[in-house]
Parts: sequence; structure tokens; C-alpha cells
Amino acid sequence: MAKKEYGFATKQIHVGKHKESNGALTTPIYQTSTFEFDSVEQGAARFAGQENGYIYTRLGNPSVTQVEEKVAALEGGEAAMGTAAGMGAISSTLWTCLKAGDEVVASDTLYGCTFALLNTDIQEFGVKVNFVDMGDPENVRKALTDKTAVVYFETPCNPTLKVIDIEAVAKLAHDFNPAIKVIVDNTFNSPYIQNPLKWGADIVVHSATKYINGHGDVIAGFVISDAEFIQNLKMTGLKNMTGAVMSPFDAFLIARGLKTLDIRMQRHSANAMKVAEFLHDHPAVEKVYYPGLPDFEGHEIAAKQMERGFGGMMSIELKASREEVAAALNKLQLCTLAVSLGDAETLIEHPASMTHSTYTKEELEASGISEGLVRISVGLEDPEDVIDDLKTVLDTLV
Ligand code: LCS
Repeated sequence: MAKKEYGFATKQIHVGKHKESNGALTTPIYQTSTFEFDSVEQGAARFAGQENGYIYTRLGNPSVTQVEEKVAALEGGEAAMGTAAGMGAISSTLWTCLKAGDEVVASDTLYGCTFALLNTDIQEFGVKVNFVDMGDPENVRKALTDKTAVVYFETPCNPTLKVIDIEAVAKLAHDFNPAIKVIVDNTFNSPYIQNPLKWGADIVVHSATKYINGHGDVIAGFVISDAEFIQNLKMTGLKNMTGAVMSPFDAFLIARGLKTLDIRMQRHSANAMKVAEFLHDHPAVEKVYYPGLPDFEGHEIAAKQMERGFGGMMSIELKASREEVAAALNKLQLCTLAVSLGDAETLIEHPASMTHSTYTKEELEASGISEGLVRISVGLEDPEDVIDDLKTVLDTLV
């Protein structure tokens, strides 16, 4: 791609494309585990880092490089690394940043498996994790110590959509110690809506399973940061510690999905706003958690840092017991009862019993994840049809 700074849509289509020897418009699927060397000397030079070129797909593959370059450009980072899952992105990053004796300050509201990794698994290796409510950045300041190596959060949080001020948290962490790595999980937004590096984060992680791919047919992830960190991550966290490498076929599907990222996110945001407004006025709904609603706590910070819309994710608090909620959701006709998010289909799930079942009852309560909370990933259907389906179900609760 030429040096000129293109717009988002042009980048999502063109960055990372290299002229293929047979003139293929689309980057082929380099479905190969290894790469042939011209000579022993060439192989040795590649291993020594003296010559660029592919060696083995765990260390790099042209199909994967293409989407890494795209996502780095879209997030405004120097470099990116593709992974086999969002959890592969998160775990490879944390393994690279942390050692025994270090501390992490983490948001108390996180995707269930990220919470499990930080609350249990990683602590078995001598890392201490302090969970705080980052809705108030002062809580981060209070938790920082001279052992803090990482500050970790999602914004908006999964599943309560709590908004965290990236600029405020990154500034106070870096003022305390510039070496602290501020890591933001940007999965709920995609790079179209929010770019955490711009607000002072050091590292962005994504589950590309969600909006980045957008078609519900891939499990994948990305890490975006400066070139030095990504090189270190590729050579330690990914190569040696997790091996969570993105497959060439998944990279091909992601490149295809990314071509329409901006259009999809615009539609997700527009549809979600209509659904949120409907839910806001429905008598069975106690509260709507959607950053686009002017009366939602965190709306102003969201309006600052979610620069191109409020996305397609929301949750609702229903005035009903767990059994009543289940009975109502079982009646859905169009919306799909499923975990995951960011697909063309509207997906609905019950966090307390599904995505966040890794939390204890007390931890769920502390994070505001109640039995009546229902999460909705608003899809790309006609919003009137989604609203009709929700209305039929919610009317049974009034
Ligand atoms: N980060 C966030 C914010 C997520 O929501 C998820 C998955 C991950 C990371 C992990 O990504 P994966 O390894 O699955 O690609 N979230 C899911 C959810 O809310 N429902 O099902 C999966």
C-alpha cells in the first residue's frame, strides 16, 4: 500500500495486501506448516534474525501477516500479532508481561474466562491480582504498588457495559510508574469504534471471534502494541509459552470479514440504539445498560472515547426471578439464545449462568451481575424484527 494516510475503510480493505505472483486479488490461504530454504546458510540467517522471511507457521505465515498489518493500522499501533483465540491473545500477553512476584491491578468486571485466568490460574504462578472497580479511576491509584507490572481492563465491561476512562487510568498508572503496561481489551468495540492506544494504553487485546471477523465462524484474537513489544510477544508469550497461533484459514476469513467492518459497526450501533430506546420504556425492564443512552452512567466518557458510535452490545435488568427470565428467553423466535457476540445474528445470553459462571455468587454480586441480567448482542437484522421478538417475550413478564 502507498505511503499516503488513507481513511479507515480504505485501510480495512487494502492494508496488508501484497502483490501476489499469480496476480490474485485476494491473499491466498498459505496452508503450510513450514517454508523451504534456498540453502542451509539462508535457514541459519533467518533463525538468527539476519534475513527476513518465513520459517515455520508458529513463527509467522503470510496469510496471518496480512491481517496483523491490517489490524495494527486500524488500531493505530505499530504492530500486531494474531492468535488462535481471544484468550490466546490475553494469556500470551500476560505471560510476556509478568513474572512471579509481580502484581496486576485488574477491573472487577471482566469476561468470565479472563476473570478466571486472573483470579485463579495466573495466581498459582506467584502473580498477585487486585480487583478494583475502575468506574472510579481513584480505585486504581489506591491499588498501585511498586510491584504493579500490569493494569488490565475492558471498556465497556462484559457484561455490565460499565465504562472506564482509558485516558485517566493510563495517566495515573504511568505517572506512578512509566514501566507499567496498561492493557485494554477492546473486543466490545472493534477498532472502528474505539482506539485505546490513542488514549494512552500500551497494549490492546481483542477477541477477533467477535466484531473483527463478524460472521460467527472463527475463534481468533489479536494483540496490538509497539513493534518492540510485539516482537518480544511473538518470540516468548506466543512462540514458547502458549503456542496459540492463528491458523492461515482463519486469517483468510478474518481478512474477508474486515473488508466490511466499518459498515457493520455503523449498522450494529444504529440497530442497538433503536433496541435500547425500546427496552428503556418497556415495563418489564428495570434498567438498560447501553453507553449510547444519555442517562447511562459513563455516557459522557463513552462519548469521548467511543469515537464512532456506541456499538451493538447491551444488557438489561429484568424485574423477574431467574426462572421467569429463563422461561421468557426460551420463547424467543428470531433472536438466538447463544453466547459470543458481534455476529450478524442477534445473540442473547444469561451471564450469571453462562459467560460469567466462573464468578462465585459473591463475586457476581460485587460486580453487579445479577440473576435478572440478560445480555444482548444486537445483530444486523431489521431492528423492527428484533424489537418485535423482544416485545413478545418481555410482554409475558408484565
Ligand atoms: N475478551 C472478551 C471481552 C470476550 O468477551 C471474550 C469472549 C474473550 C476476550 C475471549 O475470546 P475468545 O477466546 O472466546 O475468542 N467472550 C465471550 C462471550 O462473552 N460469550 O462467549 C465468548
